[in-house]
Amino acid sequence: MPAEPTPAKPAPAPTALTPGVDAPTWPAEFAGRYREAGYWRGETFGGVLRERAAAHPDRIALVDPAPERRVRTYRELDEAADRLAAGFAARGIGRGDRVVVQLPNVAEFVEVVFALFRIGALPVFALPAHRDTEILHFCSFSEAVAYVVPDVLGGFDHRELAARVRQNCPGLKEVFVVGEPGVHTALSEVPRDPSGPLPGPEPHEVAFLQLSGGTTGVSKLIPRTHDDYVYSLRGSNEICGVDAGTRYLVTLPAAHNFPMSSPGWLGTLYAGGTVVMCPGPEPATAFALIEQEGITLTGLVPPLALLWTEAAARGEHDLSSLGLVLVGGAKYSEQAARRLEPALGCRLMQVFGMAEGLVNYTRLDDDPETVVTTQGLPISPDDEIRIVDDADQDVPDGEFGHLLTRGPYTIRGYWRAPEHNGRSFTEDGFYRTGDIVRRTPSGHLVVEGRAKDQINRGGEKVAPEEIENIILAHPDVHDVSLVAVPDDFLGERTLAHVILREGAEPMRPAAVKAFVRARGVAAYKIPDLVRFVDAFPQTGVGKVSKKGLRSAASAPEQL
Ligand code: AMP
Ligand code: DBH
Repeated sequence: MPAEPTPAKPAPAPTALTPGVDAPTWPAEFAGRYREAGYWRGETFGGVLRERAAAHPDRIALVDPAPERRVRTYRELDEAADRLAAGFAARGIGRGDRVVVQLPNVAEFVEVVFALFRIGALPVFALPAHRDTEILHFCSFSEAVAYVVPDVLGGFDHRELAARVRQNCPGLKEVFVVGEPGVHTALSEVPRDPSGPLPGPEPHEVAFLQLSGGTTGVSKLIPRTHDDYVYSLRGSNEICGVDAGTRYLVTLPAAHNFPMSSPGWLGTLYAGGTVVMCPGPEPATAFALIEQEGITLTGLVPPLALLWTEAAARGEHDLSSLGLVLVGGAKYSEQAARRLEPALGCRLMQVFGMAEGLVNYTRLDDDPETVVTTQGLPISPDDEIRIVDDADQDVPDGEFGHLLTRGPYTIRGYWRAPEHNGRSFTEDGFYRTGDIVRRTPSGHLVVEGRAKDQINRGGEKVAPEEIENIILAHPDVHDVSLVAVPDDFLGERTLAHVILREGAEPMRPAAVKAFVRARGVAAYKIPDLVRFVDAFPQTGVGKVSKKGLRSAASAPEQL
């Protein structure tokens, strides 16, 4: 009798880690090309830390200066990640699970993230400024199983926020607190018995979810793989000269893509250098640390670069260790850029990047004019750049157009957002950045503006629709439109034009701001200015003309 055919082994269930399952990924021919070119080398973050710890166990990886100075060598960081990974695994966090991490610039941030990498769980990087609305969205949309918070930060109790979020998000099983836990679990109480080696993730899998600045309401989640992100670190390190002697100050929030990867704290750890956590970006705090810790490199958004330039002129601190400062996240004015090098006594590099991928840097051997007037060149020779008109046709060389890009570290789609992906990516996989740029003959990009509906408040991005929807929930509000107005310090500030319902009592601007604050959003999204109007300017087809609102708003007597 013929033997029973053995039933085909069922294919392993795809997980959220598997590229192509929860978001589009690179077609095989591109992935093959990027591997052949040596961009994707099959490294994982967990593996990189393991290798560095083996190669130079006693070198200092991490310094957390406050409240008392704590130091971790590479071996200590590696072991801490292993122990915490075992503890997280014992609490039920597994491969592919999502964990929302909302921590300030402290050593635990790095330990938690590497522990999750070791398990193959995906950190979702929230910013310390995020509040109920954003965190609830990240937790429920990512189906997170855990959320990591500080106890109290800047007077705000994150444990209470976590309790509210838990009530509304049944899938959230654990809240870990750095500090006093309240009703939750202290991170320090997570059992840390080293277990056997965890299976860990594959290099082509998604390592974490970054946040987009957002244009339509809430932030989209950006799936970055080990392979693609590690390549962006390696490329950034080479361009910025990061090596084992680098001492990087994490001045901006560590969760943001810029201080994480351009070259950031992850790039610095990749190179075997030292990462110093800065508890606050103001010159008084940061300058003292630059002096004490011999900082060689950091990254700033333009408003901070302005503050630092002014403060350095007072000459109260020895900043001579500083070799290079990166400025990016929003347009840095040429006038401000010219003042930075003489004031800080170090080199300037402009960086124009995005959490979706593409990062451009001016180069160390660029002439000084290029450094102050352009936003740099892409990292990779395989970063494809197209500059197109409204009909997606290439514009002539040197003219403005929409920047589209595709390459070895630019995503092919957001996480679980097929409809949005249809708008944000071309059919052949170019990401529509929403930025308006032109290219100089040397290939440097100059950011001229943006087409996307987003306000860039000194590097902090605000999606007007998100805030408009909140204000619209006010019973006395008939309609609202949020626009950018120019600002000397931030570049742009937000102005809400509000039309009240007929018969509504007059309202004060402060009441609108308080209403937005009470809904629980990051403070940087609360409108800077509020103006009550009877109608919005309209376009030819009767749509609200944001351009009209902006130019009306620039008339100073009306502000
Ligand atoms: P995000 O969505 O938060 O990752 O922000 C990325 C966006 O920030 C880019 O698409 C640009 O609009 C803006 N951006 C970043 N760096 C610069 C820069 N150096 N100059 C002008 N805009 C920038
Ligand atoms: O603004 C950004 O998102 C940004 C700026 C500079 C970024 O993601 C980066 C460098 O990597």
